[in-house]
Amino acid sequence: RPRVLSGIQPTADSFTLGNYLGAVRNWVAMQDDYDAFYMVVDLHAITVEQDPATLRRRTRVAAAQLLAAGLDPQRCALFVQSHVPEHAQLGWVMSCLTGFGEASRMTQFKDKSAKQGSGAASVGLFTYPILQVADILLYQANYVPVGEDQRQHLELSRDLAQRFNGRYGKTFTVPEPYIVKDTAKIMDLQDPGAKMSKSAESPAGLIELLADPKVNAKKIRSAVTDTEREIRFDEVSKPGVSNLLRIYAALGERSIADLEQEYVGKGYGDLKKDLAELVTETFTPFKERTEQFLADEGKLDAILAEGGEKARAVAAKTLAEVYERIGFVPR
Ligand code: AQP
Repeated sequence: RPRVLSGIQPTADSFTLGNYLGAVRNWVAMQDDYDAFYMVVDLHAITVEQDPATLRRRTRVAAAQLLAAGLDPQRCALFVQSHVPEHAQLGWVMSCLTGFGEASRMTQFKDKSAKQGSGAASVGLFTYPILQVADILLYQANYVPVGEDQRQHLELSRDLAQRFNGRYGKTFTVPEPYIVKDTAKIMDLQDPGAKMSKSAESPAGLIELLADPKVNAKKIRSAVTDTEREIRFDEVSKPGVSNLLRIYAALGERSIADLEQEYVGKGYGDLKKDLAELVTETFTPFKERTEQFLADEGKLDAILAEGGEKARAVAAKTLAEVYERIGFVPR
């Protein structure tokens, strides 16, 4: 079976609908046909300052949401990045293989460091994509299911895999992105020009999966649209309505054309009301399942420990091969 690897950051108290549709839902769908490794990337989270107790809580909340979404520890390896020390170790090797200019071209760093204010961004935030390269290459992943925002980092993984293979002999599988076009970029409901992001400055445009369903319904009802009346998919002139249609189609497993047909002659209010109901229906049981997983912390930690063992078995093998190829004396 081909292998997949992906990760999500524990940087908020809830995943967003963007994380769910762009990534997590695909992870669940892939666990039977692929040899799947999924992790909560706490090493990545500390690239911006985190409160220790909050980070620990959010790491467990992230794992619980992944289980609630349908990841089955019997069918995939679910683990925490810091439990597998090989990530940081291979990250160093990859840093030494990356050009400074090459790293400087990563647009996510530009976006995220701008948010931190001038000079405040950490070196870790700058080298984050290189750690991500290590995450992927350690598992010899064939595919990496992510949203569109991660495409550039995936390119870096491919470049570095090829560079290493060229210099030291074939060691790494060159990974391919696995991006589901229809849900690759879910936009903020208040600012449909920006992606929905779990640590956005204002939560007004975010659908947080664990929020009170009434709050989410209200946010959908106040989503920014346009001054026309027609419910039609057109991302250029109607980005707000198009985003709602995308979300509706993805969650309802229907085509956008079908929805356009259904809403002929109806208003934005109708679309929003129906979408709000669908979101409530989908995520009320999700929230309950997440709470159940969180209620038994011992069991949750045991699942993660077991996933970490499975992951380490693979990661240690790759790292040993890398160390040997670059000329380190064996221990
Ligand atoms: N709006 C989105 N649409 C589709 N996919 C998305 N993803 C994130 N936002 C959207 C995908 O979710 C996965 C996990 O993301 P992450 O935790 O690594 O962080 P991120 O990409 O930086 O996502 P956020 O929500 O914006 O987090 P913060 O605010 O912490 O930076 C990835 O596969 C991502 O593509």
